[in-house]
Amino acid sequence: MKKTNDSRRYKNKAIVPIKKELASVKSSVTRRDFMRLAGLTGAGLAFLKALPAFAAGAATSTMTKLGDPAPQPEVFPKSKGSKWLAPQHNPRSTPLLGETIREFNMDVVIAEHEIVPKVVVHAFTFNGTLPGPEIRVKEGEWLKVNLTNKTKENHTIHWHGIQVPCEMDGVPLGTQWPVGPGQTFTYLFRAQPAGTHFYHCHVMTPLHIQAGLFGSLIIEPEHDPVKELFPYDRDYTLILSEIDTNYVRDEMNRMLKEMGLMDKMNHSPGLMAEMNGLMMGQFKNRAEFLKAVKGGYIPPYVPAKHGSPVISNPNFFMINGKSYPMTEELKIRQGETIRVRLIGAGVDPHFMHLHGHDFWHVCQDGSPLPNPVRLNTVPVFPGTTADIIIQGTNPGHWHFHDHSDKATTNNGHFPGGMMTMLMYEDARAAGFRFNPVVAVDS
Ligand SMILES: [Cu+2]
Repeated sequence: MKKTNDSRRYKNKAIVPIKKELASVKSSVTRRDFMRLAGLTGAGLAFLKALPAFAAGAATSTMTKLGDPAPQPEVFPKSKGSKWLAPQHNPRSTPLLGETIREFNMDVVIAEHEIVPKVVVHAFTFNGTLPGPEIRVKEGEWLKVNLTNKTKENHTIHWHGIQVPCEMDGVPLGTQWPVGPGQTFTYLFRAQPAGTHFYHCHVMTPLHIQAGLFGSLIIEPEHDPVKELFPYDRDYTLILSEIDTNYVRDEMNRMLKEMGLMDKMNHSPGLMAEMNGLMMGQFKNRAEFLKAVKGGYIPPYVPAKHGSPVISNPNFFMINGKSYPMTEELKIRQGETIRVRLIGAGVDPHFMHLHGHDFWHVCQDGSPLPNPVRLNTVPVFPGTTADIIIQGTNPGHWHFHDHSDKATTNNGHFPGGMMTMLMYEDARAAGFRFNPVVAVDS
C-alpha cells in the first residue's frame, strides 16, 4: 500500500493496496530493559515508579471448560470472595526479570485503501493496512507497543476489553496526552484476559475508527476450552466495520485545515491531572465549559459553525476492510471444524447469518459461554466480539452475510458489503453442482 503525504487534499481514487504482516519481536526482560521501561516516554510509564500494592486475594481464574456437566458454579460463583471479575494478574505490576515481553511497532500513516475495485479512499492506518495488523499473544505475556504518529493529526490506541492499568487505556486527555505528530508513545501491559479482542484509536473516535484505525488482538489462553471441546482445523478473524466515504474524506480535510487550532488549546500540564476526558478535551470541568459558552465559545457541534450536521451515514460495509465481492472466503472441508472470531469494530449492529448450517456460539466478548449456544444467526453489536464454531457437515458453497439489508450493498447497490462465502474445498467431490436453471418436464 502506498503511503501518501497527508498535507495534500484527501481524495478517493483507484490504487491497489498491498497487505503487510506485523513484525513481532519476542524478548525477555533484561535488567537494562527493566531500567529503561521504568523511565519510558515521560507521561507514558512514569507511573511504573510508584505503583501501589495490589489488593491481594481477589484474583482467580475464571476459565470454564465448555461442555463441563456443571459449569454454572464456576461461571457464576456463589462464594462472595470469587464473584469479583478481578484481573488474573495485577494490572499495576511491572515486568519481572525473565518474563516475556512481546514488542510491536505501530506507525500511524495515511495510506490509500481499496475497498472494492474503483473505490479507493485515503485512510488512517496502523502500519499501512486497513484493518491494522493482527496482534496475537499468549495470556499473561507482556505487550509492549510503540505507537509512532506519522500523520499531522493526533492519535492514541485504546485496548478494547483488556484489563490494562488506567494509564495505558489510550483515552486522550483522560488517561494520556494525545500522541501528536511525530511523537511516539509506548504502551506496556499484560495481555489479559484471554479471548478475541480488538484495539482502536480513541481520538475523535467516530472518525478515526471509520478512517481505518482498528485491528484485532487475540489473546490465547494456556488451556483453551473452545479448542478442547471443538478441536478446530482453521482459525479466522473477521472484523466487521463500515465507512461513510464522503464523511471520512470531508472530515479528514476539515481536520487537516483546523489542525493549527490544536496548538491554541489550553494544554497546560497542570490541567492533565484534573481532566476527565469528557469536556471536549478543552475544559477542566463542566462549569468552565459553560462559562466559555457564555463568553462566546461556539462548540463544534453547533450547526451555525459547520452549516449542516456532521453525522456519518455509512455507504460501504466491510469484512477485514473489504466489501463483497472482494471479501475473503471461509474455507472448509467435510469433517473439518473452523473457528470464526467476529469483531464488531464499527458503529452499526450486524447479524451474521450462515446458510445451510447451524453453528456454535462459544465466546462473547472473549469469554467462553457457560454452554455453547446453537444458532444460525449471531448478532455482533458495536464493541462486542463473538466466536463461533462451524462444522463441515453440509458440502457446498454457502453464503455467510449480515442479514440487515443495508449492509449487503456497496454504495446502495446489492449485492455487496458484509457478505462472504463458506466454501467447501471438496464440494464438487461431494457431488455439489451449481444448477442455473431447473427444467421441469410437463
Ligand atoms: Cu486516531
